[in-house]
Amino acid sequence: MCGVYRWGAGPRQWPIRTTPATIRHTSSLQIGVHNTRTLVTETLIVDAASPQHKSPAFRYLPNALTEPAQQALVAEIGNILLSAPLFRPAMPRTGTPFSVQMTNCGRLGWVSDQAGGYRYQPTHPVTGRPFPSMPASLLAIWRAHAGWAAEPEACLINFYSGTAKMGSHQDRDEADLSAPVVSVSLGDEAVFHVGGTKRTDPKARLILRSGDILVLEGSSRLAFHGIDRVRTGTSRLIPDGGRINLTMRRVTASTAPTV
Ligand SMILES: O=C(O)CCC(=O)C(=O)O
Repeated sequence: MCGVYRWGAGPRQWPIRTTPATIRHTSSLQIGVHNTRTLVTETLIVDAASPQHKSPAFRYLPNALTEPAQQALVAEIGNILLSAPLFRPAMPRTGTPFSVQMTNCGRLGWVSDQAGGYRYQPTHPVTGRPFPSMPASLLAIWRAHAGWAAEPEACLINFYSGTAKMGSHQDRDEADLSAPVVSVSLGDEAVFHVGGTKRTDPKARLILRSGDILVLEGSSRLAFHGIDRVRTGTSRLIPDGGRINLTMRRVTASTAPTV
């Protein structure tokens, strides 16, 4: 198939680094990062005395993917975009377009529009074709980091360019809310925020960089989170710039929770 996405062809082998860095928001709101990579230059940690803080624990694996692995993944995404082009979702009810463009791979994909709202469906909302299958490289990342035996059914591909951002939200359109969400960052850096299970809970902020993996699981699975902004021009991974975020999810209930 010919197309516009010529993002290079990196190796198909995926050298995945497995050493995790865990950030836990303890009740005293100290953050521990078991890795040399910095948590944040812009960390905004809430008032440690705040009794309202819900202290989500999530797994942050900075620099989890090597540069060749990142390049190969961008090439894979380019192939996916040839048959499942980026579309711009819209908010339920208001129809306001998202600033982020999206597409999916996997058996199901997440979509949103004014008429149907947030949902998963097996077909691309513009082409009507089934979403392309999830590349083996992504499944390998899930197997290495999800801690969940059942395979992901959907991978949402977010593309941020210019001033695109993502408002604070919970991932709760899945029937199985116990399975983790595994998120991969590629390209430009982004300021990510994560709070508790109430929108008004205090939030921590960290910089997500290319090759970082974040796992929302356990008490953080339903944490409000989002992207405040992308730091344009901070990475050369994507030829025309921008940021790709991949989130792998279970959608239907899974019977085999742990590996
Ligand atoms: O871009 C990101 O890192 C976050 C994406 C996200 O929150 C989502 O897809 O639900």
